[in-house]
Amino acid sequence: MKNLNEIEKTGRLIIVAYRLPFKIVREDEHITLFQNSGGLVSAVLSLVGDGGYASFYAQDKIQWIGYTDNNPEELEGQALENESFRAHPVFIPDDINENYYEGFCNDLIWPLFHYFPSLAHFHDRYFQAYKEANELFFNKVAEVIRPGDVVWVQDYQLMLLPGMLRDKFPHNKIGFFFHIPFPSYELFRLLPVTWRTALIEGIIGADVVGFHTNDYVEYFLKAVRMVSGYGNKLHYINLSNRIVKVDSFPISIDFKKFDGAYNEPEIKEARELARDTLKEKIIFSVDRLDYSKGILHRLSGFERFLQQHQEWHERVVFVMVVVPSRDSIGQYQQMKSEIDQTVGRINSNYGSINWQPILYQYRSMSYAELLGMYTASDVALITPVRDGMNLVCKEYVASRNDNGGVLILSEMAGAAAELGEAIIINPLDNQGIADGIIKALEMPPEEQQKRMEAMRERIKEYDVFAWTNDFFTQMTMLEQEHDKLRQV
Ligand code: GDG
Repeated sequence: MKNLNEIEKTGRLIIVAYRLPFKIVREDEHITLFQNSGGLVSAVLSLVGDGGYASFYAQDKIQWIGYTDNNPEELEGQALENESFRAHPVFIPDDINENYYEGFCNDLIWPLFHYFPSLAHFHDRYFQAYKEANELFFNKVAEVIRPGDVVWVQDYQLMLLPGMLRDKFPHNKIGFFFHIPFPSYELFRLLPVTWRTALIEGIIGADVVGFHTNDYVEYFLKAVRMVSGYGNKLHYINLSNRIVKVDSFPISIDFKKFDGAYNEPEIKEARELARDTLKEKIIFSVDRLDYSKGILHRLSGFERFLQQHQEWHERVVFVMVVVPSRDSIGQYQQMKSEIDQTVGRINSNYGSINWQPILYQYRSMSYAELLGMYTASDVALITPVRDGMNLVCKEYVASRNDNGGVLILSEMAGAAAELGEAIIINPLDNQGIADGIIKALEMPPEEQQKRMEAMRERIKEYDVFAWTNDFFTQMTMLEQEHDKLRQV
């Protein structure tokens, strides 16, 4: 295997994602950039100055191509960059964006790939807009790209882009990472033939295609065989003129940051405030408002627990934070009002003058509040009915520098493949959730510690730096693997 010194560095790293890494605000003549704190931005930032294969590509500023809702005029002539990123905005007309992002992406692919086919809507105008929007991203890449640049395309909003890039720029390295579940073929085949073919052919324009788990890799390879007829040898798809590597790269978090937060004064204060205010044992959950998160099933599981365990009444509180999302859409409004009603019913049935079983908040939390709750709670109850990975559970574990706390985790989250020491439950099974809660509340501290230590060790080992490096090592080594495969 070549080492870094033997590889000629020829280009820059170009990230293409639906969103830019910062929000751009223009006031009078001034532009201010507010960097997002999301998982992808932290992951990409981990490339900078890390010293491995990944940072090798990030020696210059990272070029980031993404959509912005600013007007083109207000950004004209402005330098859109900070110390890490130079942004290249893509402007998508509202009518296209509505059918592309709200439509194809979030009204079709999101529900279908999270196993809610009945919520998926299939409209020709959606697919048409998806193609047009992917072309707008392509045009921007074409303006920016130079020979030797590596392009890393992100997620389900851009499945056609790697194929478009491969046709026009056959010599640039292209990676593609998929952040949501890739579904079993029985769901994928619900897409019209022309659409599914275009999506598969688009994705395999990349040299390396990454998913969170081996299951998603297997489902994808089956879709490639069924749709396009290309066979695979283990994780390699053999095309007539090149090879595509498909592999699992479970995304992770900055372990050190979350681990270190435990002793930061602001977090300590938030933790103490939570502990002093809430005298009971604390069960905590936080998710975006979405049907994939299993919020209503979670409430039913908690209700079952309350029915069956009178002895825990007034001794436990469930702090459930739901972060507002997409709540201008009817389906989400309806889910929100069902959640409101269910919480109201449970609290009125089981609460007393001194006790509310559920402390429900519909808002987002500051970082300090979030970490305060992660580190104060006795149990994290994370029960998505489907989730590509789920970073909240990894953050909970990493923040438990005290080795305390118990994680209850859905088997349907990608993270369950790595966090076997959690109490693993089926998110649709109320009794399973109720049993999981009682097991967590009664778990002896030594067992909590043993499980937590094992999970923490694993996340520490494979943190977000390892994730990006793993992906870029595969990108870098692919040519050598091509040679090896040709000899087989
Ligand atoms: C996609 C996939 C996959 C949430 N509420 C607050 C808050 N958060 C932060 C958490 C965590 C992130 O948002 C949510 O994590 P997800 O894993 O759900 O990430 P998404 O980007 O939404 O989802 C998912 C992920 O991509 C990565 O590949 O895991 O399966 O759907 O970091 O901490 N942060 C603050 N306040 C909140 O109220 N400060």
